[in-house]
Amino acid sequence: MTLTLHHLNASRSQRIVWLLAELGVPHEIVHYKRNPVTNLAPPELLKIHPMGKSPLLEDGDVVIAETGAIAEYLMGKYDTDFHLHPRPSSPEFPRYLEWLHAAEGAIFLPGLLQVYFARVDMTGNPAKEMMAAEREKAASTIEAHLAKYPYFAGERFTAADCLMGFQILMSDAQGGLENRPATKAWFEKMKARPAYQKMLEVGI
Ligand SMILES: N[C@@H](CCC(=O)N[C@@H](CS)C(=O)NCC(=O)O)C(=O)O
Repeated sequence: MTLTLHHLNASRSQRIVWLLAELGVPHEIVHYKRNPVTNLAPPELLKIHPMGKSPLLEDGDVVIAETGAIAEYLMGKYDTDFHLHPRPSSPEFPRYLEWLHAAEGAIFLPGLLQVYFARVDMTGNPAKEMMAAEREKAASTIEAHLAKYPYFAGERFTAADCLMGFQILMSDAQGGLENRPATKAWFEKMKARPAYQKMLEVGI
């Protein structure tokens, strides 16, 4: 049975590219390119899932969308020795789940809105300040957490680090890690991981 990741360039699907490399299971990656004008995914993805978005994972007859669901699926089915996720009985399990889903939830939303509104003139719009305040709150929540724990779930690397990686990579690209030493230190650790480097080779 072949695991196939349908990967869109410059997208949050890179988290699953990284996670699959950490997992070390045989898989193939099918690449798709965004439309240069609309930035949307090509229609080929619609043939695999009605939302036509990436990441999409195929595992035999199974097609699964949504980053958090894909990560939980991969962990439940393939990380059977709990190398990349804590056991449900572990005290780290709730924190692991929280960050795994924060990566597409409230912590991620302010950064996502910034991308969506990048082409809109927001001068004088009160939403601009509100969004900036939410981005600041998310970044300082991450910074405070990583000042306390070496990894998102706690004392060891897990799939939650892969999922949070996209947001932090985006933030770093915009200079957002200046004055955030704990987040920066976490990011340096991630960049040194062979699987992270493999993700960069695949092409984000
Ligand atoms: N909540 C979904 C979001 C999926 C999503 O919006 N993916 C973007 C890539 S960052 C996409 O495919 N955009 C292209 C499009 O909407 O056509 C997830 O976590 O997988």
